[in-house]
Amino acid sequence: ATDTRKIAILSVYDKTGLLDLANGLLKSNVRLLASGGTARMIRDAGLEVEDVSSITKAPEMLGGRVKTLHPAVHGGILARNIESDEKDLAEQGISKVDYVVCNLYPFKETVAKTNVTIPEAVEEIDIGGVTLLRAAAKNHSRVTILSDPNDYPSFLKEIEGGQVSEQSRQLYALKAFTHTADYDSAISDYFRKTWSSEQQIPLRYGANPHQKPAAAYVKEGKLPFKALAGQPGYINLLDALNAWALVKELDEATGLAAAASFKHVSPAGAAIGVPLSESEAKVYMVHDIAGIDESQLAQAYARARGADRMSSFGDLIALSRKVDVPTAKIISREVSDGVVAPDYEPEAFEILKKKKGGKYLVLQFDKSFVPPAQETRMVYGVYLQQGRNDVQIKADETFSNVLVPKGADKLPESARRDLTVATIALKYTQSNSVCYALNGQVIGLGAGQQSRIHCTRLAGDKADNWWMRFHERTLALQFKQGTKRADKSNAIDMLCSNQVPASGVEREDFEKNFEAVPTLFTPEERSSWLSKLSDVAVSSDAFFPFSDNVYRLGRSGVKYAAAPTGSVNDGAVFEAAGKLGITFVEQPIRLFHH
Ligand code: 93A
Repeated sequence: ATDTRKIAILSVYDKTGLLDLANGLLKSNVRLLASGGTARMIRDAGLEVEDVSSITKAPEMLGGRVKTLHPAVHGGILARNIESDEKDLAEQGISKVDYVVCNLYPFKETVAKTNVTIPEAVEEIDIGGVTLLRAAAKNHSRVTILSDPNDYPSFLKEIEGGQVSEQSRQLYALKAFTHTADYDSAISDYFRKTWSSEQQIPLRYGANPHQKPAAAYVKEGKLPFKALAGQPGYINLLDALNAWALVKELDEATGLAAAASFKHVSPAGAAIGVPLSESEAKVYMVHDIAGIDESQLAQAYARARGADRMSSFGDLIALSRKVDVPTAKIISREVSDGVVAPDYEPEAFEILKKKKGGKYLVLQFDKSFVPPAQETRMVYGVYLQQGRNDVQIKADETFSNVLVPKGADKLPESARRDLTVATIALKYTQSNSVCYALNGQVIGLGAGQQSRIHCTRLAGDKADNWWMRFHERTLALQFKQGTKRADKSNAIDMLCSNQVPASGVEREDFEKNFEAVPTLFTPEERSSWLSKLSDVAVSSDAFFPFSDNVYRLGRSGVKYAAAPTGSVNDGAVFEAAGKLGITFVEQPIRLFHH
């Protein structure tokens, strides 16, 4: 008589819950077929089970490499309830399989061990099990695939009631597909790490020294950058990837060489190659750099680095063009962590390579690299996915909708240029962000504040501080011979941001830097000088929710403001701009960045 029992194939590495499952299946009158070790365990428990070889008529071979790989198994799993499939099975004497129970060799656990050899890892690559899972999951309309021991009890309950519902089969199939996908990525991750320095590089650690291991990798193609010198850290790369994107975009938008100086994944400065005035060269401490007048790139970096020398201390630099000697010379005497650029003149590379005792990070970025349109990351175990922010800011088009004053002419070219710099900088700044720009460079950037007015104030205070550095008394400061550049910058910052105390040790420390002790600025001197700052352009990564922001802009020489609209207070915001004589243009795209 023909056997009409349903058939289950069992082949599990993790044998948790196996005996209860076998018991339950037998109670429901299911015929059990199992691979070597699985069958042994069931049999040893006194339960009835046949070896898979009883249907394949072939022994397990190659030391277990071939156990279940056979048409008798996979024909039985993959056959549909259609005439031609039934005919094929009948001709070959194959019975349909109804349930497949499988979980895979512990590849992940094996490669997680220290000192695992490649042959050891290779032996843990499951072939037959993946095939069982995939075949059964593919034919889920008829077959149930169990890949997780946690599902055994609810499965048994269902078959006691007669059959497994379509919804359960679908969810089990999804689990199986996910199980094989995860398994395959563990395998490719391991070999990428082992074999491909083009796709993966190890990092010393993550955001902090205890966050190990850490790596940077791509799954397709090559990493878009190479370390020509030094070894990147995790935050270096976060900075470099954002900074590179910023300068590439800024160069493309303006046609001028662009530079950015990044710290903690926001720009401290960003600029394009606009020639420097004498006082700018002095304030940015580059007046003695030979060849700077001929190098757009050096001018761009002088501006990016000069905007906020305090924030730029220890920066990661991005440069949009081949690095020349004047640019390398500026970098060589600043405290900096690394640089990313498309290429380096040999002499410039020699200069950079020597920094930090040979440990200075020099990255070369592939200019032609285009990142995928979708980006994914994981936060606290959850994947987040979004389309990349690939909108383009265009100097000619983006700032054409002038809202205040009504009927105003197109903005002057310099204003559009500065708004472009400010807006592209914001696109790569942790939000909220507000950016003040002038002369093709950032002069004040507020990043990562939860309140927009705090951003606007922070950026405005930075712009004020920047402008105080151009005061004739700041320009005339006489430092003692041998004062370090960073100490000079700190002292200038104390003076310009009104932080010097009237007396005490801190005051003494401040005064120690100078040949001639400077007179502090009185409030009147300060406001009189600040009133001379003008034509500043400001961009905001989202709308101004209240008019307080506009009033703050008005105190730092702002002439042009660009922001998205849509606040319930738009009316009040525009009115404030009108009263202060600020030209307000719509920047139609919200630019949050995290
Ligand atoms: O080496 S295999 O890829 N060759 C096979 O044909 C095969 N079939 C099932 N490994 C194979 N399996 C795996 O064996 C299963 O995925 C399961 O993890 C394991 C169960 O082996 P045993 O029943 O001998 O304990």
